Amino acid sequence: MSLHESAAVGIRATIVLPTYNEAGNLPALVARIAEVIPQAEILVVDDASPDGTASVARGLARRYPVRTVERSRERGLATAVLRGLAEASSGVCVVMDADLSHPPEAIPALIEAVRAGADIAVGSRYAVGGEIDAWPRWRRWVSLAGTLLARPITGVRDPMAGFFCVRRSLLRYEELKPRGFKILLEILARTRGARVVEVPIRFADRRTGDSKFGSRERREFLKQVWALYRDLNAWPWRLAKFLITGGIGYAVHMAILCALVEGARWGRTGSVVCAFALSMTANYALNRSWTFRARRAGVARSYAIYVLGAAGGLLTQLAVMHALSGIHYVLAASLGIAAGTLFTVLTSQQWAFAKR
Ligand SMILES: Nc1nc2c(ncn2[C@@H]2O[C@H](COP(=O)(O)OP(=O)(O)OP(=O)(O)O)[C@@H](O)[C@H]2O)c(=O)[nH]1
Ligand SMILES: [Mg+2]
Repeated sequence: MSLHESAAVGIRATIVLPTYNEAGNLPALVARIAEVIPQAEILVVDDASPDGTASVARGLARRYPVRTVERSRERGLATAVLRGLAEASSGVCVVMDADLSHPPEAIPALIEAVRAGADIAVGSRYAVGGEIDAWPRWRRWVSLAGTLLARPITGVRDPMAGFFCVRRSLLRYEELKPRGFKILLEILARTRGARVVEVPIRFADRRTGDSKFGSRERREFLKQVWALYRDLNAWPWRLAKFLITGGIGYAVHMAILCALVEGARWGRTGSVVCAFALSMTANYALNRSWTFRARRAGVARSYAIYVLGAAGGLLTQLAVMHALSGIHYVLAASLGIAAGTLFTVLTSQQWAFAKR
């Protein structure tokens, strides 16, 4: 059975097309969509494009099931997509770019995947069998870098895709913080646990019209990734907090040490042991509540494991320094500290503060 004959052709769906200056691409795209899935509603969301995209869309409505939403005051791809999803008349929606980058012929496969039980089906360039047509090497690298930055947020291979099918009931609009271009990433991040499948597609570069993905959008993407790291407590943010906590621990240790040696006139050994115990306990409390958000972890157990992890970290550090005794001691010590920190982070995360 070919894709065109598949059951997806018979079901109601809305195809959301965000547009900004796509007058040259829209007629060909709408014709191709209507050929593949004739009964689908095609919803164009245009932000007052100066090239008259909206009037082109209204003209197409005479021949095709096209509806146009015009936004006069708002701009932005992510919010345009959400507006389209909110206004769609079907429970299953496909979102795609209007520049002919995404093949309409893949729409039935995406809808089929959602019909078969997925919450989201991604038209994926990076799934096995996916392809990108004629991108220069630098664009591949930029795309790869973005995808790697998104890795701590989602395991989906192509979370930056603009081509996806979503079951509308999955969306909680008040939880989404749309910004910039990458609305799929936002949806994936806020609906963890959703069933996601990736359908390989062949991505073609736009032939006419200009790209709107510029330096502003790149900056927005970086801000979005950072906000998601923080909201989801993803590992780069956890690691940053662990290191900050370590720095605070160092300051606490030194303050107590000085107070005991200078103020209370304690001996050095007793002062170091006391400063170490107190600063480690302060770090434990901070890591439990802030770094790992593990306020529910039992105190006695998690504290004991944390102390063991810290001791293991120290031993790891010494072992690495010993093993690297041939290189300069500062470098050996730095690598040792890195390995010891990693050991402590991992035992804290996997064991002391593990979410059960
Ligand atoms: N409604 C609306 N659509 C937008 C806006 N910005 C971009 N789009 C549309 O979103 C889709 C993707 O934009 P593109 O400029 O193709 O961005 P891109 O695919 O990341 O970049 P290229 O690969 O260079 O084309 C296209 O259909 C655009 O017309 C916007 O501010 N509002
Ligand atoms: Mg494009």
